[in-house]
Amino acid sequence: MLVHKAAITAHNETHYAQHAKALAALKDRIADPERVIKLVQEFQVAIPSWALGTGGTRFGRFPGGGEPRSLEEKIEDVALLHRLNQGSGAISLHIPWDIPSNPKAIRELASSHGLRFDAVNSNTFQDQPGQAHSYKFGSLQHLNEQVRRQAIEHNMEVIRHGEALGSQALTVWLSDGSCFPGQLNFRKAFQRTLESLQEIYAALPKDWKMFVEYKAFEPNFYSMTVGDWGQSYLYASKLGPQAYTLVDLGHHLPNANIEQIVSLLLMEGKLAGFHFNDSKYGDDDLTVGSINPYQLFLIFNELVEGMDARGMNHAADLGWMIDASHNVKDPLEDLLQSVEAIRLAYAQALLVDQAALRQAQENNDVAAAQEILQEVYRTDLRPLVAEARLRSGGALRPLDLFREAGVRKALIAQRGYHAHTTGL
Ligand code: RM4
Ligand code: MN
Ligand code: MN
Repeated sequence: MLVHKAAITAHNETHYAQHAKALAALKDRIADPERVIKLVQEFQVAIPSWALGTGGTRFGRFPGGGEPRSLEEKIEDVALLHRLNQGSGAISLHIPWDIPSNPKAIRELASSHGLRFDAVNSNTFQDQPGQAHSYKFGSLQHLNEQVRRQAIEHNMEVIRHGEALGSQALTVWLSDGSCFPGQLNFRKAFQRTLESLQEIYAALPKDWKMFVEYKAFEPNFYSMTVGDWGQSYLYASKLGPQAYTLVDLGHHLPNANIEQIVSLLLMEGKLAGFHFNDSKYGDDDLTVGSINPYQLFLIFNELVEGMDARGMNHAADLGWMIDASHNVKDPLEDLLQSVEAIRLAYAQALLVDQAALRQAQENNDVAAAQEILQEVYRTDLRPLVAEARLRSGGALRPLDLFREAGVRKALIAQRGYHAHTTGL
């Protein structure tokens, strides 16, 4: 481990006085800070195994070195994040990018670092070397029965890998769709996809969930067969009680009201959880909270209100995952920033005065409603989130410590500059 516990203690001692002052001032201003600290401590976000290296675009890739070369090294990277922030206690794997050669050993390694496995992801959007049939014209929607069979069997294999690791959900994201008008019969494509999903659903262990992820466009540019939350919801409700709709924040058309989508999916008991990221234009996969932190807060406001209305456990009842790609930042720094942004938005939402908001809504007091939301949003809650980290044994300032400890330099020395991880 590149950052020892002693280094965290020393770091925290340096920053403690300043932190304690900021925390005390904040505690004076807000209701029940202890509750928020405790809930934030419990709130863990899964790190995507495919985002531990440098991402890229179709134009180029500019790696920064020291990327994890194996699943073991990916787990070490997530363990490092978790040690620093005590908020990244899970990892989400993508198959076949991360097939564990020795599942028992991988499971033990993860749990020795306090990590569990969140949803496993299947991949029928790329052709793998030696694969019998191509996914060029889709996978679960394909006209050819043999292609569909191959894709169905791949999903079943992903479930088996997940079972060996203690995962309890399968995320299916399909790139299926069409690039040009007339290419596809929408209804028949939907029906073939549904039938394929039904076979996969039938193979789900009883305590598993299926997450059906939607995306508006890319790589297909005219239609996507699971293109929006309505379509995902249709599949999920036809599939049955173990199927849910997964929201990836970057998968909407511009300006979509994601918080409203979240509220209604929760109302129907059909929200799977999230792939967090941020975007300005499309599926930009940027650091969570880097472009539109207010939207993130509004989403969490609906989440907290909606989960409480259904008596749900905030930390455990939905899947909380990041799905990002880092083109210019150090991937680990980017992920530290993302987890911080998520926990901050969660803390803010916990402090919304729901009773006052309800009253404002009932009185059509629009100005008051805005004041209530922005009162919390504009309060700097970072000391609360830092306190949650501190109490769990993490660092007061994870990103600073990551830099002070020279983690990236050490990773490059260990793994080499040209180490290249699997993923996007
Ligand atoms: C997709 C989608 C999926 C992710 C792949 C790598 O755009 O967001 O969730 O598994 O990218
Ligand atoms: Mn995603
Ligand atoms: Mn995406």
